[in-house]
Amino acid sequence: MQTITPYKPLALAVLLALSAGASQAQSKGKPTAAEAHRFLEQTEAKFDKLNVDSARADWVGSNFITDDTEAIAAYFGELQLDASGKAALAARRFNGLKLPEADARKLKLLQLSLMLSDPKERADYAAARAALNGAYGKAKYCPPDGRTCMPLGELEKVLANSRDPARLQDAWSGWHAQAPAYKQRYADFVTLSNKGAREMGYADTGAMWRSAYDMPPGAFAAEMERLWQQVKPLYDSLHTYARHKLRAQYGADVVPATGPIPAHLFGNMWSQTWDNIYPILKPAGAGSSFDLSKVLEERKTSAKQMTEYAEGFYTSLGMQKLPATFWERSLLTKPRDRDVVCHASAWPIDGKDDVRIKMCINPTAEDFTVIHHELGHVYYFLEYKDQPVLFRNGANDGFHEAIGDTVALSITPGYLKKIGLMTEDPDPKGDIAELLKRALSKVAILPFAYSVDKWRWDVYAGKTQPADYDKTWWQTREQYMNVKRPAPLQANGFDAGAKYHVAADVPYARYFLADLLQFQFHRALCREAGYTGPLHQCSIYGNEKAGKKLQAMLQMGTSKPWPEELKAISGEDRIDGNALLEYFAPLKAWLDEQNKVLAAAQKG
Ligand code: X8Z
Ligand code: ZN
Repeated sequence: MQTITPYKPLALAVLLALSAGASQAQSKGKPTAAEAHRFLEQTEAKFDKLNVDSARADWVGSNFITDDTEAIAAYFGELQLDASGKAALAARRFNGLKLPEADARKLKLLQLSLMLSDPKERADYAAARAALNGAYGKAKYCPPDGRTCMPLGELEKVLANSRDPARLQDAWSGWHAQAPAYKQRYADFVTLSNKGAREMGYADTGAMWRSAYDMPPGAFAAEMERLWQQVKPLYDSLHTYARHKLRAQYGADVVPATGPIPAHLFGNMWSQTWDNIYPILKPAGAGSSFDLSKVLEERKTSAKQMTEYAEGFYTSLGMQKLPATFWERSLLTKPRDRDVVCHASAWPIDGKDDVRIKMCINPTAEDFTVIHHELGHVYYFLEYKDQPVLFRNGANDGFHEAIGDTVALSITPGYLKKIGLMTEDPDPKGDIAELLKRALSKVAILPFAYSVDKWRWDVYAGKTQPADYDKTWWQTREQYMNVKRPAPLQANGFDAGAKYHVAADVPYARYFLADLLQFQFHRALCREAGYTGPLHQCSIYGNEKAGKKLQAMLQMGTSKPWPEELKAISGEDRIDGNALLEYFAPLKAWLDEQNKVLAAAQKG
């Protein structure tokens, strides 16, 4: 259920549990600045305790999925919803009042919350949320031919490693066949969520989500489209190149010459990152390039060691070692004997030092990056823990998602050599290969990260009804990603629900923003470190000057509007695709050249 994990919707506001503070704020007479301040103080004091209880309930609910833990998580979710809704309403009393900047900001943040005044609706909302989280975590594909049932992790391995289109399609369809079981629940949840958003004066939940970026919701939607148009040409070049290579691999019957490409061929369940098909896409003539997964596997790198590598990066920047409780309380490997939500997440349990991650770590290059991503959240928690409760969050949710990825951009061959994970010298001619590998995650994800909420905004706005969930999901994916469903639409299907963030109701625009922001941060930190070479070769490992700059931003939490925080670290006050385009410029030129040659060869 709702936790203070940063990747959950409007975490802070929804969490704000308050009762006495709310009733005091409704006192008679003209509101005053002093009263607003008192109200906020009381509110924040209460959160400290209430947040811990609910975070623990959520933690247990996701780590041991049973009917009881689901009920406990739902119970606390309901309490939170009640309390945060009341606090949000109470905060309205002070709107329009002249207040110190910090208080005004806190009151604004408080109002980014759902409010369901009907207790039954509140209970239903919380129960649906907990049930959806559990249903996703428990889902398994049990093939009709009697093979053993496969959880998501195993199906993902098939998608990553098999080159047999029939097997790929079986794993893909097997997973996507699980979500219809919770489609009705999701549709009911959307209705309730919208009611809650409307009680707070938002048009719908999507509009509330878009209001969390220090600008009006319409302006935010326009920003997303502007940014997408900025980076689209690079995606198109990568997609065209991928088509040539996939056709060569699978043949013209499987991969069409034009139009969308079947989604099961990209090495990933949602075709959101394409790293796993690098062996198919690698530049002709590129040697057997360095394979980090192979090294990690051969060395039997444990989940703890993987985490220590990531910790080592952050401490090299001058940050503290992880607290002992992190190691005692985190879940780093998939338990054999019970269901857990394996989707990686980071948890600020008490707003102070009790920080944890929950991740089923495997010794692969992909998880090596994901663990740096998760520790980015954890270090953000640790750095802003001295902020007032209401400011303990990312500048916006895209910032929270970008920190670990910024650090992971510094995992260069040079860095791997330095820490002994790579024994050979980095190949000076391997630049394009390295850039291509990076693009397979960072460029490939852009239209996916945009389309998830493009779809969801319409669902929340009522423009897409449950009967059309799949129709519009695939229209959106075809339009932006240029991929298609590998099989005809199923009656009453729910393909969007096969993605964690839809089932768990976590907004997704944050990953789109993060994908751009991380290159802005990387460029700024490399400059801070005095680096002047090509961006893709820069690693800030061991550079305390860059570390200080990063830390200063992390420590601000969400105390200032995000453009100010962006300016402080990068000198820019807009999120922009320019740094990403600069990073990949040599690859773009190479892709366009390849595409010309490959197209000519196809004709000839
Ligand atoms: O969900 C995540 C993180 C946890 S916040 C592992 N990510 C998105 C996804 O997996 O879909 C990271 C990038 C995109
Ligand atoms: Zn994350």
